[in-house]
Amino acid sequence: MTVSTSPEPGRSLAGAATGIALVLVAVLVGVAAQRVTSPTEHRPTAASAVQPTGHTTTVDVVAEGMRFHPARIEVPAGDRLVVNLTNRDPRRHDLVLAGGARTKLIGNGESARLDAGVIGEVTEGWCSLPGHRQAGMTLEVVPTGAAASPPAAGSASPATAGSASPDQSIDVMADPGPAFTARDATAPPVPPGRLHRRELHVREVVREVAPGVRQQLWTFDGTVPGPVLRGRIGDTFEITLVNEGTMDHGIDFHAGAVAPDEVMRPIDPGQRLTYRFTATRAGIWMYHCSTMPMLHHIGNGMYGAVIIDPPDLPPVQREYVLVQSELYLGPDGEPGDLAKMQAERPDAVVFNGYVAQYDHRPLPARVGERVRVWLLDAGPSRDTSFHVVGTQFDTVYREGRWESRPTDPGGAQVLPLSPAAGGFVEMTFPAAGHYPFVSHSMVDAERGAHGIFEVRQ
Ligand SMILES: [Cu+2]
Repeated sequence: MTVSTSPEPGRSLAGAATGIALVLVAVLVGVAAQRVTSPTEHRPTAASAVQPTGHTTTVDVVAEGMRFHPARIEVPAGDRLVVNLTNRDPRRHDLVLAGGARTKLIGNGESARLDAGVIGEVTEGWCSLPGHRQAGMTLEVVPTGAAASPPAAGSASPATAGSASPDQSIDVMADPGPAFTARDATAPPVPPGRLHRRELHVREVVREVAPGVRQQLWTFDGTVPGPVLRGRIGDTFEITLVNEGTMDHGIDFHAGAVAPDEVMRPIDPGQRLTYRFTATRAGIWMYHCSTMPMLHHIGNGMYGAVIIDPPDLPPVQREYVLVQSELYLGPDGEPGDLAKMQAERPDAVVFNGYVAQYDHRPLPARVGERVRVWLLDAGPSRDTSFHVVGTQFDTVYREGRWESRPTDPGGAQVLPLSPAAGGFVEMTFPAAGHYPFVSHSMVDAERGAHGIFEVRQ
C-alpha cells in the first residue's frame, strides 16, 4: 500500500493491514523520527513551488520569556531565509522549522544560525524542548508576493505526531501482579539534628504508573512523588539539586520563605544548585519543579512533600503519607501529554504515583490504634476530598490549623484540599475489616484515587 500523505511519495509501509488510523500514525511518527534524527538536513521549503530569487533575507530572532521575538517573519517568496537566533532566557532553547532545518540547543546569551532554504510556503517553527512549543514557543515564516503558496500536505510536525499517537488506556481494576511493590506510605520519622543536608537528583525515568502502562516520568531521586522530607519548626534544610536529566529543571520549596530569583531558577543538565531555607511554620508543604511550563513538569512527576511537625504533635501508633496527583498519559514510555494537562483531562488520579496501588497492597492498621494520614494535593490542577469509608476523623489539621481535636464534639468526614494544600487527619478503626479510602470526588475515585486500610484485631 502506498500512502499518499507521506512526504516521500511511493514509500511503502509494511503492516498496512492493521488499519488506516495506525498507518497514519506510523506515517506521522516516521516523519517525526526522520526530522528529529536529521539535524543537518536543510531541505529547502517547497523550492519547487517557487522561483528562487537568488536573494537572502536575514532575520534576527530572540528567544525570551518562552516566546520567539518576532513570532512572525515575512520573507519575499523565493528568497533564502537565514535566521540568527539569540537566547535571552535562563532556559535553553532551539529553533526547529517544519521543513527540517534546526539550530542546536543554545544557552542564555548564546546565538545560533539557521539556514531555512528558499521560502515558498507558510512554514511553522518551534522550540523542540519538551512542553516549550505547547507553552507558546512557536513562530511562523510567511512568504510575501505573488509566488506564495499554502502549506503543503504532510507537513506534520513532531509535536503534532506525538499528540496524534494512540493513547494508552488504564484499567483501574487491573492487578499489577505478584512482583509489584507499592510505594511505602509510612511517614518517615523526624531526623535528628537541626540542619538537614541532602542532595536531590533529578532523573528522567521510565516507570509503570498502572498495570502495563509505562511513562517517562521526570522525578526527584527517581520516584514519584519525590522523597518525603521531615523536620521541626526552626530546622534548616540545605538541599542540593543535581540535574541528571536532559532538559532544564528547578525546585521550589513551599516549606520556607525565600526570594525565588536565585534558588528557584532552572538549571541545565549537569548543573547543581544549593537551596537553603529555614522552616518557620508547621504543615505538610509541597515542593515541585520550578521550570516552565510548570504544568508539564509537575504533571509529569516533579513534586513531593516536606512535613514540618506542629510543636504539640502527639505520637501515634501509625502514620502514613499520601500525595494525590493526576496522570495525563502520553504515548507508551514517553512523557505525559501537556495538551491533556492544559484541558484538565486526566487519565487517572492516584495516591503516591500509581493507580489504586493500595487496593492491591492495603495499608495495615489494628483495631483501636490511632492512625494519622498526612495528605498533600500535588495536583497539578484538581482538588481532593479525602475520605475513609467506615470511619470519622476526630482530628483534622489543615493548612497550619487544627480544625478538629478528639475532645471536640464535632468530627469530619473529609479533608478537602486544593492543589498544593496539605494537612492530616486522625482516626481509630472500630472493628476489623477493610476500610476503603478515596477522594470523594467520585470521578477521581473511579479513576484510581482509591485504596484500602486492612484493619486487624
Ligand atoms: Cu522539571
